Amino acid sequence: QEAQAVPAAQRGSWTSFLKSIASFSGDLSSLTAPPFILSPTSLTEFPAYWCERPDYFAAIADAKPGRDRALAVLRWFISTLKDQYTSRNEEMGSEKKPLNPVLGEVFYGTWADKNGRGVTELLVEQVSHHPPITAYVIQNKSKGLRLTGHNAQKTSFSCTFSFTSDIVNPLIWSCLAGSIIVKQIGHAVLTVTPTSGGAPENYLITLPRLRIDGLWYGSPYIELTDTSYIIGGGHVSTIEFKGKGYFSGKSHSFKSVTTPLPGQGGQGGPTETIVEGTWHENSKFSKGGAGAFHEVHENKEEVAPFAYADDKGMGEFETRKLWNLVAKGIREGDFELASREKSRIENEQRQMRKDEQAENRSWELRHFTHEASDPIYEQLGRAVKIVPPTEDMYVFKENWPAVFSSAAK
Ligand code: HCR
Repeated sequence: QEAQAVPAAQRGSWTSFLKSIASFSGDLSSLTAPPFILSPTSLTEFPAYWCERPDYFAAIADAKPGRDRALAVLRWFISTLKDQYTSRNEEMGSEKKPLNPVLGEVFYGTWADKNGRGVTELLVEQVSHHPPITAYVIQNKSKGLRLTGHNAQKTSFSCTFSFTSDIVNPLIWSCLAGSIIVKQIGHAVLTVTPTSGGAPENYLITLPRLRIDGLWYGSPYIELTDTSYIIGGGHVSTIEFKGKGYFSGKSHSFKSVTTPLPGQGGQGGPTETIVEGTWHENSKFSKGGAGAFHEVHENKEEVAPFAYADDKGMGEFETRKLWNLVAKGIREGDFELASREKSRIENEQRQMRKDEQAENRSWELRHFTHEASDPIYEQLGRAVKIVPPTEDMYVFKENWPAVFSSAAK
């Protein structure tokens, strides 16, 4: 069957791309893909997806500590998934290959105060190029909320169909209709600091696994698989992701079970709260509550980036400034421009690394320092015997640039 969404002129390069990913494991971002599948957006912009429903985020601070707050954190987390994993399909027709950020690339933005929920601010820095690792901090200071985390991906290919019509290379050919499996490496920690005083509370959030299907048709889309945990506030929420045909027969379905953690503050209330539904639409309580749990409402709010044109000291590595001409080329179908500019950026990066080596120095991160282990991950993760038992972390240097009106003060 023809790969329908692939423009006729790019079918050959799409098949070659699929062949290379079918026999490849690791950092997929470094592979060259045909133009029709390129996104004009860099991965440094992706952490903004955590907060496109700022009201759900702010509601965490207003919830009563204990079960209510654990469920508010779960509700916010589930409400971010539609934007994280299906928004490119809605906006660009399918999942696309994001621009691979350069080391030191930054993205700063804000969500304005509305209905007293306070200003929310976002700071992102690309802390590694190979493999790509993105670190971020999102803060609503007036509500005492801060999310910090980092994200990397390890990709592999899973062969789902098997037919042997290619005499030259039957194994690879049979894999072309398979899926890309993306293991997310990294985690996030949400800290709730009561504005009236009192000890801060941490919630560890682990990230789901992704399966990218629809490759053969040139129309990739994401399904979430496996399990995410949210551990904190004396509770653990175990969120199981299943595709079509498991819990509800619908795509993007999930089931979460929230239980108290005795000995860690989780006493009282129903012992188990179960929520079921689809993460991109809505869900309801099936135990420990009644009625609707979450609904992905229409009023999504994209982050307002601090535009580089204002020149607020973000420098050459502000993501939209850096990729401006590449993005223009991709948007306007001028792939010669896109590829020329992309090569220029990559060559400049190679030269910078060479210069650093020659001068015996290394690139210094602007906003984060790298630590080999995260005590919050280790301590909270023990509740579910988390694997791996420890993970590295990027600690924010607390150096909000002056452009952030609220967090910097
Ligand atoms: C896997 C992916 C890059 C990573 C993207 C992540 C995992 C980044 C962190 C965000 O919080 C959530 C997120 C959402 C994206 O869905 C995911 C990307 C999807 C595709 C992309 C691959 C590197 C590119 C695959 C190329 C395909 C589309 C042919």
